[in-house]
Amino acid sequence: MALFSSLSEKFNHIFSKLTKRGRLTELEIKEAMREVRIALLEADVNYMVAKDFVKNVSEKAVGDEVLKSLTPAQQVIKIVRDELTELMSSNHQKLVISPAPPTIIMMCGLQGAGKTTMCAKLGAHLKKSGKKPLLVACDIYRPAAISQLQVVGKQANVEVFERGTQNPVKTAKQAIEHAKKQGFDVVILDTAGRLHINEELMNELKNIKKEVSPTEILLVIDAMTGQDAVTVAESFNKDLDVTGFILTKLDGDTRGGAALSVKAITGKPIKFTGVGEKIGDIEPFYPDRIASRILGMGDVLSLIEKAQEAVTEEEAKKLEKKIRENSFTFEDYLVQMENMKKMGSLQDILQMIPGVGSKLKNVQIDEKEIAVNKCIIQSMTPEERRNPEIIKASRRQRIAKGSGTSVQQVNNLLRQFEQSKEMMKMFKNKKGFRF
Ligand SMILES: Nc1nc2c(ncn2[C@@H]2O[C@H](COP(=O)(O)OP(=O)(O)OP(=O)(O)O)[C@@H](O)[C@H]2O)c(=O)[nH]1
Ligand SMILES: [Mg+2]
Repeated sequence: MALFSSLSEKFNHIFSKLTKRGRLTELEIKEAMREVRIALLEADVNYMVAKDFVKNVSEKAVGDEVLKSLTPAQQVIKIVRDELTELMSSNHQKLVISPAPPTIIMMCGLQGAGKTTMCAKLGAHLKKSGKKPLLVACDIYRPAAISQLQVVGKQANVEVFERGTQNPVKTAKQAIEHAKKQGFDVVILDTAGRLHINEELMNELKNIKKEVSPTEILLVIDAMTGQDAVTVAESFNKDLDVTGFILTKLDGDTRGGAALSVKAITGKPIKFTGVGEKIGDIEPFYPDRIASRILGMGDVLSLIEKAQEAVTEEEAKKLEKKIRENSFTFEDYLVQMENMKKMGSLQDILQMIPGVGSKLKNVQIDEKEIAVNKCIIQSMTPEERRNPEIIKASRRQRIAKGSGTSVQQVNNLLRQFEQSKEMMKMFKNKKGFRF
């Protein structure tokens, strides 16, 4: 499911109407802004946030610069994008690393929000950047909580510290001592969940906070709960003065209400997002990239970063260049299919390509078909891979035979390849969009 796809689709609709019109009148902009407000409310964005947002955008959009411009729609889209970015941004966006190690991160949140999973994801993420994290089991109430942390810790290849059901404050303190002695530079505390905001458990969190002075207190909230997540965020923040949020299950959230509202309501930033159940499904939160994705401008930066994780930097740059230059051959196609497998689901990746996101809603990507295509490409000669236009009837027959497929399947692949090249050309020519 595409991230924020429903909101993205509505924005796309609103702005494509504007684009068709050429020069805009104040009235047309006002009408578009009314639609933007409705789209935001339907995305479950907080009422006040939506209202202020539209007010800010409108003030900027009905200025002379836009009205007199030759590309007013693009200007309006840019204003919306900047304002969306602003809405989610903070000067404290990045995870704070304590100058005196260990950095102590306390995770908290309601039951099932994704704390335990996120401890492991964050551990793995920090490990990649050269840190040595330690996970600490401070949830002593749910019977399987400790073993769950051990399981995900193992998947993430991060050590877990536990002292059974002894008082979690004591466990946290001992873990910090252990970290100092053993050279762990980040300590991540997995605390107990609560069904509702409950005074007893809240006092426990306050106690841990007082005793260990965490560098970061991160509240884990479930994106799929929309405005409820924002209410939870407000209330935890009031009691604990959290330093930021982690928005999980964004993979299941097509609306984006929590992502768009929480910073505006609480003043605290979202620092990370959870985008799936696997250990690698964590992304630092970059407001500008999210804004671009919402507006269907794709997220080329995240795409490149993902590619860099799976392939060398050089290869990733080549890919980006080829997409931009439209000089993509079947050889690249083959290499990319291998890389994409390492990068995760195709749908996630395609969604980051500008202009593709909102069009993808109903496209089903068939991994089996990809395997077939791979066989076909492997049956091509290097010359054919580079110059598919030379693949005429007799070559098609030979390729089909060599790959154990039919001529029709070969034709399909050739047609698909042509189509994707056409699509890439379209992005290239889409002037006025900058990212
Ligand atoms: N799709 C998806 N599922 C997630 C994500 N994060 C966590 N989950 C799932 O959500 C469920 C609850 O996750 P936990 O990490 O156990 O949540 P918790 O906050 O520790 O729960 P308690 O300890 O019971 O309070 C698990 O099934 C996770 O696999 C995410 O980003 N996307
Ligand atoms: Mg848990």
